[in-house]
Amino acid sequence: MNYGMPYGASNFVEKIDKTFYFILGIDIFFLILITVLMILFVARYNRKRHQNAVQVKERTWLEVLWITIPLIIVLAMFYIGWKNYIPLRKPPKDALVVKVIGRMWDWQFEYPDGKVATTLYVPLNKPVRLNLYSPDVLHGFFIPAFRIKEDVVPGKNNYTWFKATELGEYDIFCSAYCGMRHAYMYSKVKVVPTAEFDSIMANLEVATSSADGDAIMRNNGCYSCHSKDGTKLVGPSFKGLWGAKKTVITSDGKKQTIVVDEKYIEESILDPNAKVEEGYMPNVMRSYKGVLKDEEIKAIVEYLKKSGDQK
Ligand code: HEC
Ligand SMILES: [Cu+2]
Repeated sequence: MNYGMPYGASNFVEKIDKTFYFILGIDIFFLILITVLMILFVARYNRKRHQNAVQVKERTWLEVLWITIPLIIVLAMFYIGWKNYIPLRKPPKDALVVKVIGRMWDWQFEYPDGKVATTLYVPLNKPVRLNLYSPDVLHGFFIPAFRIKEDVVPGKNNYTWFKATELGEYDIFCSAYCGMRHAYMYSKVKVVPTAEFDSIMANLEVATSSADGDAIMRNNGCYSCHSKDGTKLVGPSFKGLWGAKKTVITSDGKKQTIVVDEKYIEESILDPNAKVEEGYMPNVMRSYKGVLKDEEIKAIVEYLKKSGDQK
């Protein structure tokens, strides 16, 4: 059933829509009841008609009534909400597992054999488990047509799942709007027949090798704060970084002049607050300790060194 909600195409549509309309129905009932009573009481008990306030004696039956009825209503809302929420947290064991990386500012999908895409392809009528991962800030993975929305939290292994029940193309959004560019994290989920899914998988490229520093930085959102062309963003530009002389403030507040080398770059990635370039804020860049592997940091250093040599 569709109930007039946005188009639905997953196993959760009926459960979520029922819950939503149950609660919305109660809301509308009380909105009307309270508004009508308010207007009625203003007309009936205004000062012109009732000059003197009267003490109203307690009425036990009325008090029992207005405690019991709302109690039953909120418990009913809790019950239907909880009952329909639990399946959302229980992906079947045989589900296809896709790793979802939400980062500034796009989505990336990694399939079991290392294939990557920026569009989420899924086979029809097959449960898909999405392991949600963020290398930078909080994101919200949201597919309205499937009625799933889950937080993507750095440092936490969150997940969600669904079974697509209709072929087609549906929107994927980021539901975190703390900062302007989450709205640009727009992608598509494409539900295709199983045979087509297999041929799409066969034609996808395998994830970029960890030897490419440029790709690693792109994939980890470094370029949302660091430009390559000299533009000053939130952080210093990488242009001409290698071998540059910089004035930095150490964590104990001392000024120091350094030359950018392998050690400085490594430290800047693992412990950004240890030395902060003058004119920039500490605590803006997070530590990538545990996020980037040693060889990835090496590849970044190599890339920055190479692009520094070229100038
Ligand atoms: C949220 C914004 C942000 C992100 C994302 C970010 N950085 Fe930074 N970065 C900064 C800021 C601000 C500074 C300057 C202050 C400091 O050193 O902490 C900085 C400093 C640096 C420096 C030292 C540069 C200099 O001129 O002193 C390096 C190297 C660096 N970042 C590398 C990286 C790499 C590699 C990544 C991705 C893995 C990354 N940053 C992601 C904001 C960011
Ligand atoms: Cu986001």
